[in-house]
Amino acid sequence: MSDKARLERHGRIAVIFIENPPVNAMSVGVPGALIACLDQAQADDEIDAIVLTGGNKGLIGGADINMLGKPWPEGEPTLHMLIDALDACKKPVVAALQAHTLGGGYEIALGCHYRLIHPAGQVGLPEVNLGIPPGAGGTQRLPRLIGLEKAAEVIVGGKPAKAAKAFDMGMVDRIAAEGDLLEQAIAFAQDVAGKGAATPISARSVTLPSDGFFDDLRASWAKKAKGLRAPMACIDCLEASLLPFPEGYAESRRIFLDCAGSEEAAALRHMFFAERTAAKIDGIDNKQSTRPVSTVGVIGAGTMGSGIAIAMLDSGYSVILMERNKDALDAGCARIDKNYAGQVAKGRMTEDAKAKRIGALTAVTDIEAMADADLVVEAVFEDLGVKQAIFADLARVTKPGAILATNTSYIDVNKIAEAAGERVSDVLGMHFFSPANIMKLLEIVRADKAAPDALLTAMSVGRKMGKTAVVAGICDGFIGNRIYNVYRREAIFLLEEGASPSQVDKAMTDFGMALGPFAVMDLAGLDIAWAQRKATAHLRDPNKRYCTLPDRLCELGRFGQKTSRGFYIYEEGNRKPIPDPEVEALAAETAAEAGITRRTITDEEIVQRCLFALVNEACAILDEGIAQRESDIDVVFCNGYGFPRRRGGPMFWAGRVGFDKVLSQVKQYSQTHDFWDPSPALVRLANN
Ligand code: T1G
Repeated sequence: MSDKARLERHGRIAVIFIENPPVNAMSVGVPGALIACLDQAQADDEIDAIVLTGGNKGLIGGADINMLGKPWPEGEPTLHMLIDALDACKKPVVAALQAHTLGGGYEIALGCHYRLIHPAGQVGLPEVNLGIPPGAGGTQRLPRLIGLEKAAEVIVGGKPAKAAKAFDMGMVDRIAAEGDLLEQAIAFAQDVAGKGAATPISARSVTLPSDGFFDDLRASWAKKAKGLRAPMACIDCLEASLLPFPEGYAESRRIFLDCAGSEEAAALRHMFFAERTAAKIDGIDNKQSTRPVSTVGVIGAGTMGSGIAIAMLDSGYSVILMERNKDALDAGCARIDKNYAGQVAKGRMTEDAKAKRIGALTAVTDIEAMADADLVVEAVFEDLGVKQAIFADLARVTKPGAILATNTSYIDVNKIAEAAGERVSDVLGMHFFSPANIMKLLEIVRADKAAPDALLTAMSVGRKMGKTAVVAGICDGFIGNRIYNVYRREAIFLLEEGASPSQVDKAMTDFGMALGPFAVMDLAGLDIAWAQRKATAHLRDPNKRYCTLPDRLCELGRFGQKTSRGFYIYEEGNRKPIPDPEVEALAAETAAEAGITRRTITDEEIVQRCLFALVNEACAILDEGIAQRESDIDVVFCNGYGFPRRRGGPMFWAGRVGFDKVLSQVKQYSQTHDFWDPSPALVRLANN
């Protein structure tokens, strides 16, 4: 008997446990072990009904994602065979769903006759996020259970449903009471035992949809899909459910296999694992315990500070928010209150939930109040001296072991840490991205003397906040901003050489970027980068190309959307960028001053120059150990800079283009352009 499943007898009820930690994925050997247990229970006359449940933490994570897109070993029983065996089972089978039961895990539950969910459980078919439709009958059974409209919401949307919603939608038959799920599942099985095998879902038919249902569904998803193929493939599978079950199932398998072998699915699978690998910190024991955090201090109640406070409140932390004076503090609290009031007004939050969050917020103007904090995040303006003074105070007033984090986006965290004196090992960076309560990316900046458990604790706080956290070493801009600055610089050079802002932006959004570089600069504000350029002008290499166009725009007070003019013009109350001939004239002027002859530039050159420059700089930070691994760079760019997930991030994409091709183009550009020296890591990757 395999150790991947086990059968226990509870009176006349057989309980079958899936035993494949950590998430009971349907890896090779698991379906076969479960079929063996099912056969044993069916053949046993002393057994009247069966319970199927996840062992260890009760998670059932579905098919083994490592195996998607690869051939299944010949002769090894498959997930489909397990579900077919459940379907054909003559004795009633109750699925007891303790925790997340997703993908093939929920498809197994749909092969059972009944579904009982724990109040903390969740069910769903999130395969679309992996670039595939559900491939083990979910697109055929779910419409038969809950109807096409609700099935489309579950399958094309790809979001898991919590227990209450799952019950309301009919995805489960009962919600268990708090307490022992197994006991209740056994009782449920005893209830149904006398009724014989219920009709399997596959024997039901789908209620015919209203006229135009699928046309409307396709139209509504065409825009949202943003070039992704999987959502439309899910709709095709749902339409196939109108066929008799065997034919519909066969069609859904054909579509699934076609998607599973696609570049999009390969990229999304890469991102799934990359985001989990990013949580692993090199060079330390990742299993060591983290420090307890329940109260978080936030210093600074501006846009970033209030956003961080909201994110912490939303994650269940108590928050002590500090500003230097009452007016600034009141403004920050008003910003927080307005955010929650807006969510209540939109029906996204109840008044009670809002009151609970505000009740967990303490507003102070005295840093002594940080004595109760387990973690403090400093988010004041970007001045080293101010930050050092704050960290010297924090070292004095906070309790031993409290973690002291700075949200700085480019100042050397080691220099801030020094100010903490003996507490230097408690200091690190937590670089949030604005708006901090929305953006998923969090860079955990590894100060040289940061304690391993402090880094792990910051990582675990990020995870609890629902952030995708990545460890970054210390350099100007850490991982994301440093690389993005190179991408942005190349876009500006292209503008000077003859392209227009809208041509560059369209070439990059056609590639899949959420926004073009010039639209991003106008959104962020040109004055911020201008201030940084002025502060570091003395470090600039006079022998390297420098385009004065952004400085000229700032000198004209054109800071972007905030001043209704930047690289584009913006009409009152409208964020739609409007090309401005004045900017193109200015580009021509700076080109002439730089002795550059403007020319027509192709979209292909735009994409290549912007992205190959980005990849080359990414390789440079790999060489410098600023990023722990290639896939971390993909995680940063897909979660913080609008790089298309369906391309797997810049390093995955470059690998698909061919690092040798990237290197050869980089070498070619280096003959005629500054800043194109090939990074050693790029040479290494190209020669691998
Ligand atoms: N296959 C392989 N490994 C998986 C896995 C899976 N399905 N799910 C998780 N892991 C690994 C993960 O990489 C990590 O590994 C460890 O388990 C813990 O994961 C036919 C084809 C279930 C909610 O999309 O959403 O079914 O880093 O950190 O936070 O139609 O895992 O420790 O080495 O995420 O407790 C569809 C994916 C598959 C669910 C648990 N299923 N998993 O979250 O743990 S395709 C999914 C999750 C499919 C069928 C199709 C989450 C979780 P390591 P974790 P967690």
